[in-house]
Amino acid sequence: MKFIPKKPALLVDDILVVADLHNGIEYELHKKGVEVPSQTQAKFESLKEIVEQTKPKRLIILGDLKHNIPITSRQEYHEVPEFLEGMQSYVDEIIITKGNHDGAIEKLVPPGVSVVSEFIEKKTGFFHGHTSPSDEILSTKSIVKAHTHPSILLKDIRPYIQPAWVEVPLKERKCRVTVVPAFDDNIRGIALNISEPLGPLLTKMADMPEAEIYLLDGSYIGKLGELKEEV
Ligand SMILES: [Mn+2]
Repeated sequence: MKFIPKKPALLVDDILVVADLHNGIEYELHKKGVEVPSQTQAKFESLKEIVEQTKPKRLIILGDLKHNIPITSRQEYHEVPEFLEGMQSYVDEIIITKGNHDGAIEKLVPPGVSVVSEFIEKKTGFFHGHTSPSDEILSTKSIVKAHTHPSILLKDIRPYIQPAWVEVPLKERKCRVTVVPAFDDNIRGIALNISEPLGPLLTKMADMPEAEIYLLDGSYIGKLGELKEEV
């Protein structure tokens, strides 16, 4: 398992993993009166660059490829298929582990892209993380999940929130969980040293004070229990 330097992307053997792209979030911002041009193409280019650099055979999108629920915006009807078709030129297989924002995503995926609730390979389990983990995924050695958009509040000259990798053991099983930061830059999400994480696996089963926190540049900044005390 390898973090891609400075990117919210993870390589597990020949599988590249990214999460929480939230393509189409601009429509929600528009409804709130904030006009932001679509960032989908920029995210596509950024992911393409990582794919070209790491040459994975497969791509797992760990949920929340799209954003708007319960309705799918016109922007998403257009952009989600285009995004996936474009990516099919660079990888042999695309698997989406469905997130809570992926509503009717099955209607938007081109042939050859699979949509599943979880994916298990070689004792590693992948799922979005908004639901309770299945027994199958809990019996793996390592779980890769998303959903909480993990970040950390750093106190410098002025405080700022940075996306972060989280590696955390489960309390009652010999299993380590890796939490993938959101691919969308605008969603910094949950600063874990000042807020509680999202999803049953992290809130109920993980030993969060023992969680090890890394920034995207790979620097290890400590255990969450210690980082909480500093804030
Ligand atoms: Mn989610």
